[in-house]
Amino acid sequence: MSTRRKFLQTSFLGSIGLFSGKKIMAQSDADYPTIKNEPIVLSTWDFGKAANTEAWTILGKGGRALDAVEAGVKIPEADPNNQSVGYGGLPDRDGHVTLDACIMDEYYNCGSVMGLENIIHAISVARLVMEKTPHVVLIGEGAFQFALANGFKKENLLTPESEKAWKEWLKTSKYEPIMNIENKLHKPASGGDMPGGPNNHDTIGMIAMDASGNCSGACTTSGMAFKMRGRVGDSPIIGAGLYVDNEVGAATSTGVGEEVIRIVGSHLVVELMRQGLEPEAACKKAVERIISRNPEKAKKVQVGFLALNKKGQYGGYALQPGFTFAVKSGKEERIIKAKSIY
Ligand code: SD4
Repeated sequence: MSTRRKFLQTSFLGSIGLFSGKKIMAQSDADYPTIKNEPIVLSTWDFGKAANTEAWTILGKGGRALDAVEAGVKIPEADPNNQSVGYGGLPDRDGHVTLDACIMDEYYNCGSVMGLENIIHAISVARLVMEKTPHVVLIGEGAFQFALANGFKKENLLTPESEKAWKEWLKTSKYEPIMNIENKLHKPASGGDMPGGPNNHDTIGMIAMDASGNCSGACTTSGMAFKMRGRVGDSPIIGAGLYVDNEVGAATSTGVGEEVIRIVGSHLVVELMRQGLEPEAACKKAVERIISRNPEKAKKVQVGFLALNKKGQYGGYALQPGFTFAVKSGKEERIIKAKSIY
């Protein structure tokens, strides 16, 4: 077929999709690319290992990356001991646990929820926003009602431990994000015990490539502990906390979301990979961009990026030491300590 004919055909099909308001989807399994690749999954932080194991139950059998990342991040979402994601997450300063999550597939479809309350699996609600609505983002009460209408159960997400940590925090009420730095944790400048324990400042971002060579990603969090009511971080913002471009690969972030949003971090990492940088180098460049924008602030906060390209190469980089990520493929399963600037 001539290139021109192909072009006309593609643009015609493209415009049907556009005018019918339909999302770009594979027509049938036959349209699904059949490049044989090695599946691989990566997640932020040590607890990503358990999430990867779950994702692998799908990826290892040749399943779709999108299904794998959703299933994977549901593990920390349901874990009451993880105080930074889903059930048991630390609340905002008014005592409400509010969840942020987003998901993106290989066709540039994406869905997100922000400030969702009383629903454990924010990621599954984000996926339904992607698949069942003409929108990309639903927030707060609207997201909650949408979840209920789709069969999700209303649940109290504030565990006694997280409530205790919040009450402890209320004694000083100082909002000072605490960084994960190696085994030492930076205590609040105001002194005292760190509220919320060592996981005060984590989020799960998961990116994967399946046996068909397609990438997807998911990111879910309860956000920064004791944030202002209504505050939204990078995690549910497509391009900031997560970005997938199936021509290039995928990236996700963790850390102080405000710094990531400013540079649209995950999209930046993917674009740097498109320009030819390998994943670790792309993550490093994005971290350097944060420093160049505000060197003084960058010394005091943690941000980590994690990236995967279509060749199955991966890497991470952080501002501060202490950022870890978990990888699982047919060849390896381990937790890696990312390099950092400081
Ligand atoms: C946020 N990026 O809400 C999230 C929190 C996080 O490590 O990842 N902490 O800004």
